Amino acid sequence: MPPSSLRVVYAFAREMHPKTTDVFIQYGTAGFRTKAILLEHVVYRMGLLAVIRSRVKNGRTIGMMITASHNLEPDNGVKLVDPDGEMLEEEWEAHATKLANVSDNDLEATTMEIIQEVKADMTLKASVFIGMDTRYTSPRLAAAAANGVIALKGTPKEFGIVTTPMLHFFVKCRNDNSYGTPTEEGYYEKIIGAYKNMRKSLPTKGDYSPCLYVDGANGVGGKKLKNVKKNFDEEELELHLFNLGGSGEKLNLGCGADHVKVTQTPAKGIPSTPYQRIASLDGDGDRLVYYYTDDKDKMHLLDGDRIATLLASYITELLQRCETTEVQLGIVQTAYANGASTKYITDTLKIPVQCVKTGVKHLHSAAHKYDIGVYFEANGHGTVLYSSKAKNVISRIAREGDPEPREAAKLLSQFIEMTNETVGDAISDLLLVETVLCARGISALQWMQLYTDLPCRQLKVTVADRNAIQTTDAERQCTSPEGLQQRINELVAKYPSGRAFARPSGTEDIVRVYAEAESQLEADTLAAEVCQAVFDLAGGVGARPEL
Ligand code: G16
Repeated sequence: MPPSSLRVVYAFAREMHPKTTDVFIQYGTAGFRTKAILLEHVVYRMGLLAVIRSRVKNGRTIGMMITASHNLEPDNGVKLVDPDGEMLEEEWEAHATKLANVSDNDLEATTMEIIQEVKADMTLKASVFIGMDTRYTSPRLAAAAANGVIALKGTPKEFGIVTTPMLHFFVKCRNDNSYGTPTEEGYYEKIIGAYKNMRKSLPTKGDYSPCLYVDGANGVGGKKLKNVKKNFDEEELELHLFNLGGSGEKLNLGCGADHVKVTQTPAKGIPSTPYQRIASLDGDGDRLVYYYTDDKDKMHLLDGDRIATLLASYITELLQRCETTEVQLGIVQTAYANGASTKYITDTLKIPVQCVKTGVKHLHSAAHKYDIGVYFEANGHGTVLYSSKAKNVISRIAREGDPEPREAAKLLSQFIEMTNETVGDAISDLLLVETVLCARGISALQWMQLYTDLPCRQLKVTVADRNAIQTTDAERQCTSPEGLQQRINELVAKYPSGRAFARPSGTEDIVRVYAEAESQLEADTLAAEVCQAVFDLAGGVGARPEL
């Protein structure tokens, strides 16, 4: 494509999506995320980049999701999805950041520079799938995304309001039709079909009850569960849906997976029934945590670590029943994983476990290294990846094995079918969890009794520049500012079983602090002390955190 045809890139920008702010924006943990009013030019430009990416990938479809996931309503964001349904390749994040920050006058030249650098053949077709969450700012941003695609003569396809993992699924299916059909119906058919098939072999037993309350975070996930619910009779899964939005309640406010996990308090808007299992989704349906309150109204959280250990132990059991040693399973966590979960994985489950940096992209690529990789962040973001080798071994046993192993392999095949392998998916994960609880015949209380978490606390600190904090060792150690790690070490040393770290968030303009210790009071105090250290040494702004 000669440079003259890029003029439309500038024309669209100037006339429809001008850059009206000089605030620097960076492609972070999960794409660009900030106040929605600062994003229109960014999303338009990501439409351009998605077309270039599609052409570099020989015309395969790229995804664009308009969402700020767990963030509150005034924020929004955009993330790009690669052809296999995975997060954008990390090397391209620099192109994204560069393109998002140049002036309108430099946009045409910078677009050309990127095209040349990545050697995109601009004569090829380009296809971009666009989805959005329920935020009122999302339609406008989705339109900007489509304009970016059109400006470079790509073909946008808009899916309207869908969960983030649905969009990832559609992209994967469009590029690999053996995975499924790239429509919402295709998604339900695959995932719900597998659940129903599995439940035919796994009738309700023991202390498992198919009655489940769900907190939809007033976002898209809850809405989509209304469609899911229609497919089940009460014996298969009795869903009671709350926080579905639409009555003036705010997205993620006082509810949703992030609220439940971080504040360790129940979601509002849900009747309190002692020991009732409650599943809490986040705003775009890619995270899931469970909890229940006991007869003294104390909340008990079953987070991403619990989900990882539950799924991994069930898959391990099925592999044993398949009588195969050809398939190795591993778990991937981040520094936020509760120390007790890591100990349980190593000492009781005897499964290899690895710790990587926060961000699904890091967990996903680490999980690919195992035949079956189970990855979950403690915040409930995760899935299971099955290699072709694992799938081949399991389907061979399902076809040719002896009766016992054949039965186990058939169950495992359905479990694989139920998994959205592209990214963490609250709906798919919910069905996986319910399947395992049912297969084991256990209640939420019994699930909780598998191991005891160390008390922990997660807090936020506001600093002038969150990038003043640099980390290493999967974010468990600070390398800058000078003296901060030494101070954290001194604080941690005061508490038996204490552990703490600080890292800059990639989705909010803050520093996150995590601490765990033997008692809740100690974990709370340690977290507050580390917040003070961050505030003092890394340029805190506003009021100094209190102990
Ligand atoms: C996103 C990422 C997650 C990450 C979370 C918080 O989740 O996909 O991997 O754990 O942000 O990231 P940070 O601590 O860097 O702010 P979501 O559900 O908001 O898309």
